[in-house]
Amino acid sequence: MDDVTKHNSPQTGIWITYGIGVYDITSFVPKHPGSDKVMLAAGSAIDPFWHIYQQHNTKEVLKLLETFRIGNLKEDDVIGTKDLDNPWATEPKRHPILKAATQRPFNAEPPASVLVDSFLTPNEFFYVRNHLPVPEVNIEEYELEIDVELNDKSKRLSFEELKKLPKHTVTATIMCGGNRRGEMMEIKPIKGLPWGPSAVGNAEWSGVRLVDLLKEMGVESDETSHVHFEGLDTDPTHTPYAASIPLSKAMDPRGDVILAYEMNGQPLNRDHGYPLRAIVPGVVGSRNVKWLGRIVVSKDESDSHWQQNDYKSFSPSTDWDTVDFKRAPAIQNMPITSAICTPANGDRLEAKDGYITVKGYAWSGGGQAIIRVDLSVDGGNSWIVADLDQVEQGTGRGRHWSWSLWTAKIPVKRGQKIEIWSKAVDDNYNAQPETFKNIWNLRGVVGNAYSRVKVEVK
Ligand SMILES: Nc1nc2c(c(=O)[nH]1)N[C@H]1C(S)=C(S)[C@@H](COP(=O)(O)O)O[C@H]1N2
Ligand SMILES: [Mo]
Repeated sequence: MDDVTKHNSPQTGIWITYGIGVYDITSFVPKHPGSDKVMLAAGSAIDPFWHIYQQHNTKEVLKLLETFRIGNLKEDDVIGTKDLDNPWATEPKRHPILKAATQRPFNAEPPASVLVDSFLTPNEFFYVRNHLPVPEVNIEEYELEIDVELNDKSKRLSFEELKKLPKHTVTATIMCGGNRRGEMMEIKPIKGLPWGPSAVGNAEWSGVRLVDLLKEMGVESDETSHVHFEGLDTDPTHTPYAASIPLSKAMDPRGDVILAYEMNGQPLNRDHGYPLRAIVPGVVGSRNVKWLGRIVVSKDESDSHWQQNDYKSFSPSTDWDTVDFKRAPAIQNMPITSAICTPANGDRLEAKDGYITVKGYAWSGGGQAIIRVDLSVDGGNSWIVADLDQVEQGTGRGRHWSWSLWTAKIPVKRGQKIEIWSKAVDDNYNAQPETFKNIWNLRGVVGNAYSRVKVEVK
């Protein structure tokens, strides 16, 4: 340091550093609403804290701070966020309702009962699936790069330019390929996050239609090419998270693929991909790339780990010694599934007029509509048809991108112990498989067997 002594006693006051500046904030602290956060940085750099608590990093605060400047750091002493070797220092704050399977990277789902409270899942309650630290994006410097290898055209768009393009809204469910893996793991262990049934949510997404952007760049659809999405989140070797979808899906105006900057009418929050993410309706969550930095139109599929060596399913008898990831296609459209969200497994509940109420969701990938959800409490000997809470209109045939929430009343007797099963059917008349045993796979993906919940009637 040049002219500041490195200590922080009451005599000399409270000082912090920000960038190269050194500030005596003794008289600033009592006036500042977030001073508890500021005090965390006392005697050190405020930079990392202001990246977490971004509400403090405003022009006004910075201007005020400037009036307390008492000196400058030597270049070597600057603790900017770039110099932090902790990539987790800038993770956003999360709602405590999200039950975290892992903190770093952050992976969490809400309690299932939250899902059936509303057709659109509130942003703060929407599951989060991150493979890497959440990237820090400066919106002024942000650019989306589009490279079309098929015709050698490239383009860069600022966030402002993107927002000037025609805005489209699509309501779509996103589901992790590993949703319900926890149930599959009960059959045989699996390497992977033990997701419950809530690695899924439904939201209204707004942004730019991908087909519009690509057409502008002279792209024509074909049956064999691919569109890669690269995130701004990178691993320690600077490789970004990436995945691809077939070009034919991207170019289909009825495919409704958008680059979204809004979720349920709000700007995307950091966990869900601020400032821009791909929304690929009907397709597994992993292709809905967040923090979108680059799009590539290529003859080849993405060679990313997540496209090639993950999010694929195999025979139950395939193990890590025999698996050949090249032999299975990357998951795109998701299969049909449903889950009972209330009551929860193990609940003891009161019957009302001889009935209990059961609620859940049902969804099928690829734009298929849910036409029916059947429930059984006697091992499949008899079935009760649930009421669909909303007949999901979608945007046309084969464009049913949202889930259907459902409700059923089940007659029960006092003291009865039952196992409730749910089985959904889509408009292709595809139904869920009966057991996880028969669909077990070593990655624990597309786990769509009947949902089963054991309860006792008080
Ligand atoms: N850039 C980037 N995009 C990503 C991921 C990621 O780790 N990085 N995770 C994917 C996976 S596996 C899923 S299931 C969804 C989760 O989206 P959400 O966190 O908004 O619910 O984002 C996908 N997009
Ligand atoms: Mo996922």
